[in-house]
Amino acid sequence: MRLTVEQIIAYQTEGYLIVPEALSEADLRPVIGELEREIDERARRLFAEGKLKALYEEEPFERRYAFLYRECREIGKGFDIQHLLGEAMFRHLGSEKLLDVAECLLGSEISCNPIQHLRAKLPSAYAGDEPDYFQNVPWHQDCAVTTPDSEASEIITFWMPLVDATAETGCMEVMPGAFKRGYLDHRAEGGTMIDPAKLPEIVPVRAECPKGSLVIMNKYTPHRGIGNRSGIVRWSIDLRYHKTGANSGRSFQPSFPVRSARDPESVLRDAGEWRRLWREVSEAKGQKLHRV
Ligand SMILES: O=C(O)CCC(=O)C(=O)O
Ligand SMILES: [Fe+2]
Repeated sequence: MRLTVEQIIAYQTEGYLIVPEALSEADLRPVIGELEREIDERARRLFAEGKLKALYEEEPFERRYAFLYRECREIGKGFDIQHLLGEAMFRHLGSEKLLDVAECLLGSEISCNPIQHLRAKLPSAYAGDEPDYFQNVPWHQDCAVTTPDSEASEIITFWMPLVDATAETGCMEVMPGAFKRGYLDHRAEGGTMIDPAKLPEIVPVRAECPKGSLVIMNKYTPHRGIGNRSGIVRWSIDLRYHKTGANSGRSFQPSFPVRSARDPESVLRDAGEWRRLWREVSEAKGQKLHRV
């Protein structure tokens, strides 16, 4: 799918764009299958260790993790892209459909940015004493989790839910047009958040996004994730892309070319190499990831 000129202009003036039906069920199936297998393996291990009373095998992807998590938090330990390093997830990062969209905004030399997350937003009734910002991601700009030497880089967020993201399951809210104000001061308490005194007085848009659709955001667009009042897990993946050669804002973590018209050979197609790059940096502890 290519973006229309109208969509590109909307993105460039509002700082965000919802792209309907960018991915099909079949496109998301390998990633979801990989997560289901991971959840199953973890559940069986924790069950064998006596940390779970049941496996909840009959529960679907949308619910199983919540039941398991309620009984044993350990199920969620390291449950993120850079720790799981799954083959299907690696293929998803370089998905032709995502890159066709990214190319409309970034051109044909595209790298995958290392700031990427898998999020299991639990039904609030299951989250227990989890800090609030874990479930309700506060107002922030994604540039706040990059190093300031990447100020000149265009780093575009591609947020995609693996279930329908609605006001009930916990979609995002974004502030249209606010990216034009550039970086707003953030503070670290309660999760990286825009200093409340600096928060623009702009009426936010509720970015409801069905499964298969995308929310694309400029790195200066203020946004937040609202709570999950539903009975299912609001699974989502957020990825970022930048122009190959631009500062990624995380130079100490692996960026790699996912599309190149100039040098197609440079595209990383080997999941093993991707894993090696991540394992190498995972050992380097103590890096400051956020600006505040
Ligand atoms: O998923 C959410 O609720 C917030 C996600 C977010 O802030 C992001 O993807 O940049
Ligand atoms: Fe964000």
